[in-house]
Amino acid sequence: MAKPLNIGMIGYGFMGRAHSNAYRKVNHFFDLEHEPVLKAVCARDAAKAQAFADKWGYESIETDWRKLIARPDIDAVDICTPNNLHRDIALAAAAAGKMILCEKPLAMNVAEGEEMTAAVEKAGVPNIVWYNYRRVPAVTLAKKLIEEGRLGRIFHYRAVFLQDWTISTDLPQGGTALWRLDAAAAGSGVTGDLLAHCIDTALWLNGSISTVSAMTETFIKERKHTLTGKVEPVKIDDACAFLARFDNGSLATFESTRYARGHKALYTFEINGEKASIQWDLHDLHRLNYFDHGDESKLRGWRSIHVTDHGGGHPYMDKWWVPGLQIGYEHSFVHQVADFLEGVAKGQPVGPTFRDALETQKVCDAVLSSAQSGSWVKV
Ligand code: SOE
Repeated sequence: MAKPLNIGMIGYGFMGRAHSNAYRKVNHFFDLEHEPVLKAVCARDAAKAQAFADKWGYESIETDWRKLIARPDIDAVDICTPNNLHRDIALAAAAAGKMILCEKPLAMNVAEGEEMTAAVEKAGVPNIVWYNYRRVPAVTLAKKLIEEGRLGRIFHYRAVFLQDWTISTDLPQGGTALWRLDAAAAGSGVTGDLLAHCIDTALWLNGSISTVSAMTETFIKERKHTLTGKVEPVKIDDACAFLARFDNGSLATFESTRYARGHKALYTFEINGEKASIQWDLHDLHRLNYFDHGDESKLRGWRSIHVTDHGGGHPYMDKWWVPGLQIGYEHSFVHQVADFLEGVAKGQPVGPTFRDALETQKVCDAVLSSAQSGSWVKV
């Protein structure tokens, strides 16, 4: 019988659903010492919190996150709020000795991220940030291939994350989901929301970034604000592109926008090494494309690995269906919960920890500062 681990979730949007789904599924597929129990969900609007609780099976609701954190029956706090609340909630949860699972990006900026990291480390509480794409099996396989030295010296890293959902000038800033357009709630635009994913994956796969040179643009300069009802300046970055140098000597380009008409969530990366290259695409997330220069020349070419095999080669897949049958986006969250719980059982940290996510935050801040100054910035 698994030991219960009581979850208190704060926020109930898109990520609240993704996390709740993961908590509910994880013990059906993974053998774990602990089992998440959906103890309480917290939102300011009691009716909405109750509707969410009913749908997902939370035992109770709170409308004040401080009360949720104070509850002795909560073991872990899951922060699914807009970014401007991450800091206060994380500091309070750490002080109360709760485990913390925090949505990305870690914080509004590096200063907040440093405070939060210091707080969880001082409290000694297990902590993790939901950079979920690391745990798409094809991405985890990429990490394995790199660690095995199959790519050799790395020359290039290339990543894009393209969307098109903010092109309309009628879209307001603020409110459900649209808080992402409000700098006061989000901190930044595509840099913290989308490039942060690309940066997390890149730091994990290719090591530290030393310097960046960036440009950003805000295409729609004013939008109605849902809180004030007035048309106000838009202060987030709608698009951002940057060049980077990694500590290992490789060169990188990163690009993200919410104005790439036709692209809904096109996250891709490619890594070119001396011996081999790899390529991944979120729209075809179960495949890892791999080119090995060591192949016999008449057979040499890009191979498309369908990452569904069992037997230790393809990460996580032996926990799901039979080889050949694939899983999807939501499973990356299930994997994250499984790994986190395994870490809790072993008393070991599991990445991306707050400290790992702080490194991503440092790159994001350097990118925004470079875009402002127009010069190269050291991370
Ligand atoms: C934005 O549209 C968004 O939902 C991000 O907030 C998520 O982190 C990303 O995974 C998908 O796009």
